Amino acid sequence: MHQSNVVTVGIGQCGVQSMGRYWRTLIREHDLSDSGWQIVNCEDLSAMVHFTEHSQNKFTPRCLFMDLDATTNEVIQTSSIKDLFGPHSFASGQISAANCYARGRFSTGKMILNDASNKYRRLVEECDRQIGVMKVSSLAGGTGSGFTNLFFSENPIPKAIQSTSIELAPSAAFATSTTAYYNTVLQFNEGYDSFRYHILFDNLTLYKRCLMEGVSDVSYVHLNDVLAQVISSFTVSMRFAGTMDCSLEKLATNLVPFPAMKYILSSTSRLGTKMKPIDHKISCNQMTCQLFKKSHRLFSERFEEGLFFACNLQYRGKIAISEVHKAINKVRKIYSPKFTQWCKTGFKIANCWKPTCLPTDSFFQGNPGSVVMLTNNTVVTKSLKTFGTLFDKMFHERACVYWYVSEGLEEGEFPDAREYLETITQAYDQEEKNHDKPFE
Ligand SMILES: Nc1nc2c(ncn2[C@@H]2O[C@H](COP(=O)(O)OP(=O)(O)OP(=O)(O)O)[C@@H](O)[C@H]2O)c(=O)[nH]1
Ligand SMILES: [Mg+2]
Repeated sequence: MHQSNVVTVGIGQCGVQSMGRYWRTLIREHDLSDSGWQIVNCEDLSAMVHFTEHSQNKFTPRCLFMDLDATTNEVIQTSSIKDLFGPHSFASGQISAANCYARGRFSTGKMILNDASNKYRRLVEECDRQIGVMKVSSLAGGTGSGFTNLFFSENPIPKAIQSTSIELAPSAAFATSTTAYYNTVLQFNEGYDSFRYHILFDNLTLYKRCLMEGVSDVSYVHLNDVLAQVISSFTVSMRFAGTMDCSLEKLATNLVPFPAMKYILSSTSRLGTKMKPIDHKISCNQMTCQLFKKSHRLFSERFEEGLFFACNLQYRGKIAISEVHKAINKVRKIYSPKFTQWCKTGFKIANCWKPTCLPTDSFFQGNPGSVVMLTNNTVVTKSLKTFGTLFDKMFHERACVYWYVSEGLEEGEFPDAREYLETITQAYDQEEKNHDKPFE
């Protein structure tokens, strides 16, 4: 039997570091040692979605870490999981894109393009039956924005293959550069067609989430462990057999009703930390209700202020379907989520027996039962409008524009990119307006 395969790429510091935590999570879930040896000898094919079995019982992640600044990759290459990866898993440059989209897209990015493309094609060729590409990066970084667009313009993902982009959006209170909003808006514009859907997170919300879970000195490792939990939850159904599965294709069909409205938000039930564990058996009702609480979402905007197109609920652990339906009825009563007039069913449900596993050194503890929600909600436009306003303020003064122009970007691309952002925002706004009209 051929198992479906997914190729995963991490781009720039954020992409590489968060993918590093994801692979640490996956080796726990698939009972592999730090160097990829199978600990429990079994016929289980679940690991083949993300790993290649290069020699008997030795599994190598089907992944590529790309960064224009070599230091991020070097941290993984010298860490305790260094032997998990092969030499073809890394493409590193000499100098970063210095927070400038144009450097990643037109100048320094080109220095690693050939090497990265060759390694990527090799991964694709090794697949038995490739069904997806999953990419993680920040929108704010020069590499995460500019190099991502360069790379996928050279290596477009065929339409038959599901393309998922996981993106760290900038949040002003957590910004590490002044050009974050230029990079984000430019990335959206040129990369609009590269991925079927984009799952958005922001660090400020992830940070608040870590505090709520009882983490005191929050670091990127903590934020990345939260990300890794969510990513592993929406890939778990593809990896382990379950009564109600959900593949990347099903996610796309259910969550993206129109091609332009493809920005997905998420929330999760409590993760539990070693400092603040979940000390009782959490019921399906409780965990489902948590998804709709402000403190449990993983993107800044409040879902209840927008209109839901659809919600995908991925449960993990032993959960009865009757319990899930009861829980959803309860959510409808308590939180009254507003759905579009043309889709009243709203919820896509998946369940997989495999509970959450965490890296051995993680601060989080996990829980036998958990649920992650991915949702398409018009409230995303609030953030898109903020990106636009902050972009406009800088561009009005032409601040920093010369850096972009000197690296090869035409100044006209700034207003073009801004216009594209406006188009997405208007599409979502139109749906909200339609909702207020009587339905024929
Ligand atoms: N969650 C999370 N965010 C990160 C991490 N590293 C960086 N960031 C965020 O990502 C944004 C900056 O992007 P980076 O990924 O550092 O930039 P890059 O893609 O390497 O691009 P350049 O360094 O400009 O070439 C900032 O908002 C950071 O807070 C990480 O490991 N986890
Ligand atoms: Mg960097």
